[in-house]
Amino acid sequence: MNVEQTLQRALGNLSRLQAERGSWPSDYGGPMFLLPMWVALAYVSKRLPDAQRTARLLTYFTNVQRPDGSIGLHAESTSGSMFTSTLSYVAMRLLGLPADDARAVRLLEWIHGNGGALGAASWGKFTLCLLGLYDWKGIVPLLPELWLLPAEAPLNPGRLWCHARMVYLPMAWLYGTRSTAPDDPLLRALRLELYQGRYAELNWEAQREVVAKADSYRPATAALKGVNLAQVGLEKLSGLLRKRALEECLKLIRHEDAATHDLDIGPVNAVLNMFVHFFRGAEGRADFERGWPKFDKAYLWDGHDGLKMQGYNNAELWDTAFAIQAITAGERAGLLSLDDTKSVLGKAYVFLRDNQILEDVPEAARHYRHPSRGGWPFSDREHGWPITDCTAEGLKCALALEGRFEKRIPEVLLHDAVKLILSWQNDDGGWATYEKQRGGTWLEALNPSQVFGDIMVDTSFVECTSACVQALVKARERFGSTFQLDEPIARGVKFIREQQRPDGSFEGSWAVCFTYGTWFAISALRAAGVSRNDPAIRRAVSFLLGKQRQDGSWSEHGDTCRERRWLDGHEGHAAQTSWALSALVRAGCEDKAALEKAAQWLCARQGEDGSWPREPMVGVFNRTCLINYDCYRHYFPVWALAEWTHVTTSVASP
Ligand code: LAN
Repeated sequence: MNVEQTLQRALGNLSRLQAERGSWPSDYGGPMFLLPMWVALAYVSKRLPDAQRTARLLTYFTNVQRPDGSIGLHAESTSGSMFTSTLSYVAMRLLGLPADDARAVRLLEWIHGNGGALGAASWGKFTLCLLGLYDWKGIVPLLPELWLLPAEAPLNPGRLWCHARMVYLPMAWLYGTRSTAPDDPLLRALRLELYQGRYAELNWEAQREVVAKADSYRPATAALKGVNLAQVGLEKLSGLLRKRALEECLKLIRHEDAATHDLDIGPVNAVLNMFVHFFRGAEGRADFERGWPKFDKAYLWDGHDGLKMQGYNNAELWDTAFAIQAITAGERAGLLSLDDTKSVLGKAYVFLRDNQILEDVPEAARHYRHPSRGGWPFSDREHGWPITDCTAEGLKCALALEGRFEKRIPEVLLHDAVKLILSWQNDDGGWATYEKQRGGTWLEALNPSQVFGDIMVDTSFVECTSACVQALVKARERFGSTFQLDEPIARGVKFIREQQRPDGSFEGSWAVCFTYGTWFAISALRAAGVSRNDPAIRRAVSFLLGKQRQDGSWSEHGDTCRERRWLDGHEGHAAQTSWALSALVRAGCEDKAALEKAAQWLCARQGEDGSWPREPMVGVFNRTCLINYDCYRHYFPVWALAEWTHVTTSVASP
């Protein structure tokens, strides 16, 4: 095994993949409910793609179709979903696939064999309503009037996790106006196919809470049933306030468009906001025309398996921050020279610098927005929503590279990043994703999505907390007593300790799963000065060692997240092995043989060109949906191997 050669080759690969602007653009597909929503919009607005792109889109659906004919919630699902099967069926037909095409036949057979399209999860029914393929009477009302509630009201939507809030906002407008595409022969044919001729005689009110077994990850609680009933009652009284409520929704929608340069926080509200503008007719035309081409460029990705829709406009800041840290770890280990890395890191630094957010959005509080200045986003400045851990990783990189390149990031902006991180800390000591926690966790009982877990409130997470603690530790080294950081760090450490599970592991929420969470937890605890002999560290180490495979690797199956227990993957996984190896090294693990075996496995796994092979998706959100972080395999092995080399060639820390 030659680690130095492995790192040299990996650096060559990273430099080939780096874009001119300094970042690493990559495939961020995976979720299967996104593309059909965009196809529906393209159909309704008469902007279906040309023949070549249509073929690429159909290739993607074909590649993702499961052996039983269904389409899963994400591209590697181990079971079918009524939500995504129904929407994908409709999308494929709207793209011109004939009903008697074998793929369509198998998909429709699965739909009928598993309870039928009436059981599609709520977001599926909603999308069908826009196409006139489901009756608005058959969904639980989404009251726009909720947006008129005073800010202090517990049910004010401003308290929701920003992603849920921004999806339910255009949904409320579209529901409130009952916006529906005009009927045509293809839509009539689809109604026949989906409901086997029963459409006209269905009792729609009775379908509101019907959900297929396949889509019932979060079945309605008694509380949700109560709220749904209340909404049905309130909908009947809505007349007086409706106009004002719709105006308020539209105002917020347009503010979001403007603040994100029409990218919107995510793919779902990007499509739904355009639906809103389309249905506004002449008044919304300009908004629609700006959004449409923007969306195409930002969210569609032609990948190895076809043309797909990404889960975010891109993942570039996040990837750049990790690539920087991996490469600088290689330098510290003496495996990469400053000459080797100069060009790659120089470009990456420019990307980092040019994508820090410099301003708060206009009238932030009025639009439920936290301050933004000094933060880093997940993708780029144009998108504009700063995130806790992206800001933390960005700050870590800015400090690590400070002074090495021309045009450095001004110190006031580094201060702003620190202040922003501090402003986000929750009362429980942890950090959530985008905002300080705003709603009680009891709101989770009202999650109406059925297929996603934990979408209602932004609560503290191990990963976000770890990144913020690590960044604050670095900020303390750099800025001394300019900030009072001891207490925030200590509270973060306490939060992380409280998350440890009886088996010693930490559960991750944004990647699969226990290797990821445990890597973050150990990293923060050790960075904050917790001893390697601390029982929390010892227990985490034995958890990880207990999961190492015969061949030296680690592998957790994607279903681990939805089941919330360890499930073995099929084959060693480079990203997961890297997290485990790095975690063990940082923890000061003394089992040198285990570490060596992991390092050997990683080196052997590398290809001639310096890349690691494509592997099962490891990104995840809301427990159930996997998403592809295609660059993880390119830099995490570098980082872990560098750290391992570093400790094997120097004296261990206390
Ligand atoms: C992301 C992408 C980035 C990710 C990290 C920064 C990596 C994480 O540490 C915190 C959570 C966050 C910000 C995250 C949350 C959920 C997102 C936004 C996504 C996985 C990208 C797509 C996903 C979004 C919710 C998809 C749309 C689906 C809905 C249920 C609204």
